[in-house]
Amino acid sequence: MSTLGFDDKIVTIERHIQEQQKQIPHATGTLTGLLQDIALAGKMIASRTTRAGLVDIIGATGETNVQGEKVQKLDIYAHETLFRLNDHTGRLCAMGSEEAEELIPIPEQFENGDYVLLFDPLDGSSNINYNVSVGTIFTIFRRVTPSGPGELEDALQPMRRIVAAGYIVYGSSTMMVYSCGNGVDGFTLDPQVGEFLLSHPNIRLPEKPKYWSGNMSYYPKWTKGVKAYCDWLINGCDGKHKMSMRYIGSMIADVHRLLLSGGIFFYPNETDRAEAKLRLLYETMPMGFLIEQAGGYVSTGTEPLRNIQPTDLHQRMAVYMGNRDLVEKAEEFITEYDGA
Ligand code: AHM
Ligand code: MG
Repeated sequence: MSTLGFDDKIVTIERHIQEQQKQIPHATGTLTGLLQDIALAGKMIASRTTRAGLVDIIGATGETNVQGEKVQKLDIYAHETLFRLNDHTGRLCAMGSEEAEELIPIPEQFENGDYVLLFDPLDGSSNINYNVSVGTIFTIFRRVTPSGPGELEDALQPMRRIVAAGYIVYGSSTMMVYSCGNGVDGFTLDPQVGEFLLSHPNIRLPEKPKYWSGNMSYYPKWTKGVKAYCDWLINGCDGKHKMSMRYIGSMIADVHRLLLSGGIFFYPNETDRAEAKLRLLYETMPMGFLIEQAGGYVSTGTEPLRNIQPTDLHQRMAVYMGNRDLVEKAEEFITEYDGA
């Protein structure tokens, strides 16, 4: 052990991103800069969320967002931080945010670039008042249109086309977890020095799953197949797995736990709602990308999520993500009982 008390070398997120990009032939450094700015946005948002109980910034603004939900002041701060750090860099041709109805153009005075950035600025924000972990989720696509301002088709791309995605979770510690398509790495913020340091290299879903996670209060509204699947989980998965149940109600925290503990997270369709709650582009695709990069599998309940072509920025869809055998079992029950 060194005199500093560390066995291994200390790797900052900046260095890690740079090293990773060096392995990509013809990389221009654009993605490197973009990821570094997202990490910076994470630090700025973290500094606010950790002060949320101290200053008068918690509580709703009184406005509702495009989904008809109450907007928290921190949602707006997080949205604006991400926008203002990224609007003038020449790296992006458009942005999309869970807090904005339409695709957000790059202001005319700035150049358009090769990438599109989509984000949920503060997922789980209804939990802020209860001191529960919340977080920022992001997705990066390479544009498909040739040049000029980005268009909707640049943002409406399937999960398999994600160039990079990740999240920053503001919990008892702040962590940034991301993937550029070659595994998942996690970094913990050292608040004293203001740096994200590599703490969880090459995250893989444990083969022995620990927790299943779904909002059981909706059980009466689930289809026969989902109910049967849930009963199967409760009854010990035919003796195959010994899992416990956990549900935070903040997707970012539930999926963060899933990545480290193994198991399944699901948010099904309900019989009295046309669509499930979670947003494809802002929530389930980026988190699903990480789960697959960590060795898991993600499904809509009837087909792989990676096959879905989004048709709307705010589209919502059922999701089942986690260890492959558990997700495939959900598909089996849904096919058998719901005739999907
Ligand atoms: P939000 O983006 O408005 O915070 O809503 C999404 C959140 C997810 O983080 C979480 O998984 C889900 O809503 C919880 O919903 P429910 O309370 O219906 O279980
Ligand atoms: Mg959200």
